[in-house]
Amino acid sequence: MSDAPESASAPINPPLTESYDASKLGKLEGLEAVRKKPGMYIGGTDERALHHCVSEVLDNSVDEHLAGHCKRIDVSIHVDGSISIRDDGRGIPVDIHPQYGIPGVEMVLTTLHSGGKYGQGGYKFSGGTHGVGAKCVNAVSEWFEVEVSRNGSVHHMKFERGKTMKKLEIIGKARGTGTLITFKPDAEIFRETTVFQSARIAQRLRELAFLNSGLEIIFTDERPAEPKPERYFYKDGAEEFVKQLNQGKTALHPKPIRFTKETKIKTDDKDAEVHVEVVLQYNDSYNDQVLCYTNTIHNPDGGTHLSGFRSALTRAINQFSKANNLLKEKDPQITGDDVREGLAAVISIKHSDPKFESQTKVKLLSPEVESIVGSVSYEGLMMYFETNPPVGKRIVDKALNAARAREAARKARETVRKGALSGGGLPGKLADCSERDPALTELYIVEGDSAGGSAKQGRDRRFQAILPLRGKLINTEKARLDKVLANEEIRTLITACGTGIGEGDESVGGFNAAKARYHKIIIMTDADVDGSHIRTLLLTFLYRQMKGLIERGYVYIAQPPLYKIKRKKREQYVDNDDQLNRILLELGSEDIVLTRLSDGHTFAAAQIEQLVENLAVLDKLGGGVTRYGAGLAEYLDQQDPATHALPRYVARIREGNKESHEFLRDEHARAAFLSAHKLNADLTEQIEPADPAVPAATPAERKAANLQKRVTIHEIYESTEMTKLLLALAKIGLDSARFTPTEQPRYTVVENAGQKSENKTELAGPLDIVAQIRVNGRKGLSIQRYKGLGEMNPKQLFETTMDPDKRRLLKVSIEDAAKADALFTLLMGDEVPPRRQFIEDNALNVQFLDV
Ligand code: 0RA
Repeated sequence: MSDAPESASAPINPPLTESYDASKLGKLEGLEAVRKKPGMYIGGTDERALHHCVSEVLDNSVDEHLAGHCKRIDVSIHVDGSISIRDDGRGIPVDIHPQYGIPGVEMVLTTLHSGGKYGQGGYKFSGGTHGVGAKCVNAVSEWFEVEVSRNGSVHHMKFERGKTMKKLEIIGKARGTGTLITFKPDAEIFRETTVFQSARIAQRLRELAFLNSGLEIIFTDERPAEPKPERYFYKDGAEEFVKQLNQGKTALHPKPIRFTKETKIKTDDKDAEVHVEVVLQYNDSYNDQVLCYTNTIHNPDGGTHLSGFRSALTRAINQFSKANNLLKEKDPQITGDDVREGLAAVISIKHSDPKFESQTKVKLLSPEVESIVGSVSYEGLMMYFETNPPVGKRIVDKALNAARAREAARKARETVRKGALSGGGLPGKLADCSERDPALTELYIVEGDSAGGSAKQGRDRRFQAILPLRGKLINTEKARLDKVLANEEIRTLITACGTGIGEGDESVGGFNAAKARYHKIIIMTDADVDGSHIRTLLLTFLYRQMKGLIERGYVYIAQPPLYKIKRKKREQYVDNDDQLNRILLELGSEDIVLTRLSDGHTFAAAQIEQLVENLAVLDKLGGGVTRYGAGLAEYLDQQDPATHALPRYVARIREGNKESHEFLRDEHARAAFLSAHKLNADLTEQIEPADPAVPAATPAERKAANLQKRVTIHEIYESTEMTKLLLALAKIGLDSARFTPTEQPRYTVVENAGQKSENKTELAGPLDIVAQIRVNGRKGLSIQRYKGLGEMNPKQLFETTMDPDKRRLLKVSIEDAAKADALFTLLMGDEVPPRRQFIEDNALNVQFLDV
C-alpha cells in the first residue's frame, strides 16, 4: 500500500484547464448531465434505478474484494432513507492529482469519464461500471458523504446534488483503511419513490456473498423499531449457493459437483483473462435452475457461458450413457431439456474484458467463453462420472424419465389444445363478459367460490370476466407438465386465457400471445398467507408457461383494502397501515382547538394539519437518535440558533453501568472530541486508552483486556431531514425553541369544543401534540380488518377492488419476474417451514413487482 504519487493518468474528458476552479466548473457541468439525463447513466428514475444506485457503489467495494483488498462490507439503511456502504478496502486515493490539482477522491466522485488513473482502480475484473458508478450516484443524491481511511487518517468530503459542499479534510486518526459512502437519493430525480426495499437489497447482498466466497457482508435496515443485522458469509461460495437453490428438495448426490479453470486469452489483440467456476447439483424436482454471472453481475438471459455449459452437459451425459450401455433400444433420445430436469447450477465467470449484448448486461456475448466453459464442463463431468459411476447412473435415469415424460406432456398438451378448440370450449366456471375485443376486456382470477360469487354479482359484465379458482392450485414447481395439465383448475385457466402454453408453436399446443382473450389478467386473492401462496403459484405458472403474457404487461395483481373504518356516519376503506395512521391523525385533528399558551394563539385547522404531519415525521426520524440512548426532545434542543442545523453526531459513553452521551455538531466537533479522548476516527466502538502512548483498542481487544470505558460515535444521518422539519414547524408557529417538557404546560388541546363532551388536555411540550391527537383519533372509531375478499359484499368488492376508476392494480413486470424465479423455487419447494416463514415475513409483498 504505497502512497507515492500514483502513476500518470489518461486524458480527461471534458479537457480541464490548469486552474482548480476552472476544472471544477467543467466537472460540475459533467454531473449536471447525469441529472438531466438520468436514463443514460443510471437507467431511469424508477424503483429499479434507485436500487441500481446501491449496486453501483457496492460494485466498487466488491471490486476491492476481487482485487484482494477487502474482507468485509457493511450496508445500512437509515431511518431517513439514506444508505451507507462501508468497506475495509484500500480507500479511495486522497493524494492530489499532479495534473488537475484536486484529490483523487474528488475526481473519482465528481468527474465524468475519469478513466485511467482513478477510474478503474487497476482492477483485473470489474463489475464493469467503467468508473461512472459512484459519481453518477453522487449526482442524483440530495446529499452524499464520503469518509476515506487511508495513510493513518480519516478524510471527509460532502456533496449535495453532485456539488462539493465540504472539501476534503482530515477529521481524525485512522487505524486501518477503507471507504464509507453514505447518500440520500434525491426525490427531485426519483419521483416515483426514494424508499429502498430491504428484501431487494438483501437478496443482492446475499448473492454477492455467494459469488465472493470469504467476503463478509453485514446488512442492517435501521428503519424498523428493532433493527436486526443480517450476516452473509459463505466460505464455500457457489457451492453453498447451489445447496441453497436445492433447499427443500432431495439431492441426487450429497455434494455439489464443482469445476474451475483459469485461462489467459487474446481478444481484439488484447490480453485477457478468464476464470470459470461451475457448480451443479441435481435434485428430484422437474425444473431446472441455472444462474449465470459475469464478474458477479447476473445475466438472466444467459449467453455464451450458458450455451457452452448446456451443450457440454448434454454431450457428457449422452457419452456416459453410451459408454455404459444405459440406453435401451426403445428409449427415446436424451435431449438438452431432459438433462436439465432437476438441475441446479451456478456458472460464474470472471472476465477482464467481457462483451455484453446491451448496457443492462443481461446476456454475455464474448465468443471465446463458449468453448472455455464448454471444455472445462465436459472434462469435469466426464472425470466426475468416471469416479462416481452410481451418481452418473442416477442422473442418466433422471434424464431418461424426463424424456419419457416429455412424450407424455406433448400428448397432454395436444389434448388441452383440442379441448380448447373443440365445441363450446369455454369452461362452465368462467363468467365471461359480453365485449369481444380483447384489448378492452379483463379477466379476474378470484380465490375461492364465495369471493368468486361476489365478483360475478358486483362486476361490470360488459368487459369484466370472472374465473373463480377453488382450493389449492397444483404446485407447478413440483409436478411435471403432464400432471399440471391434468389439473382441472389449470386447464380451466388455460382455456379461459386462450393462448395455449409453453414452448414450441401453436401446432404443438405452444403459446401464442396474439390469441389472448383478455389484455388484463388480474389475480385477486385474499390478503393472508394462503392468498399469497395462491398468488405465487399462479405467477409461477404464468411465468413458466405463459411468459408472453407477463412480457406484454397483461398480468396484474388486484389490491383489496386492508381495513374498513367507521366513525359516526363516516365509513372509509383503507389500503394499508400507513394510510390508516394518516387517517387516525386526520380524524384526531378534526374538531379540536389547539392553543399555544405563551400568547394564547389558537391554530387554524390547516395549520394543525401541517403541524401534525411534520411532527409525525419528526417523531419517526427521531428513531435515528433515540436508538443511541439520547432523548429526541433533548436532541432537538441542540439546534444551532444561527444556522438552524442539528448535531450530526452523538458520542455514547458507557462506563460500567453508567451511561452518558454528548452531541457533536459536525465533523470538526467530532475530530476535537476524538483527539481529546485519544480515539481513532474509523472504529465505531473503542476504548479510551489510559496511556496516551497506547492506541485505542478494538472491541475484541477491549474484551480481551476487560477494559471499562466504551465510547461509540454515531452519525445521525437524519439530522438534515429533521432540520428541514424544524424550519417548517417554526414557520407554522410551533414554539420550537424548546422541546424538553417544562413544568408549566405550553399547549392545550380541546376536543369537541363547546359540546357536552368537551375535553381539555394540557401538554408540556410540542412532541406531545401528536401523541394526544392519535389518542383522540381512535376515540369512537371502529376498525374492521378484512381478512378475505369474502368479507365484502358484491358492491363493496366492486367499489374497492374492481372499479377501474377507483381500484389500484399492480402490473407484474418480466424483469422482476425473472429475478423472482429464484425466489419462486425457494417458495415452491416442499412444504418446509422456511418457505412458510418467508411468505409470512414478506407476504410476497409485491416487492418484485412494478406499479
Ligand atoms: C480508485 C483507485 C483505487 C481504489 C478505489 C478507486 C476505490 C474506490 C472505492 C469506492 C468504494 N470503495 C472503494 N475502494 C477503493 C486504488 C487505490 C490504491 O491503489 O491504493
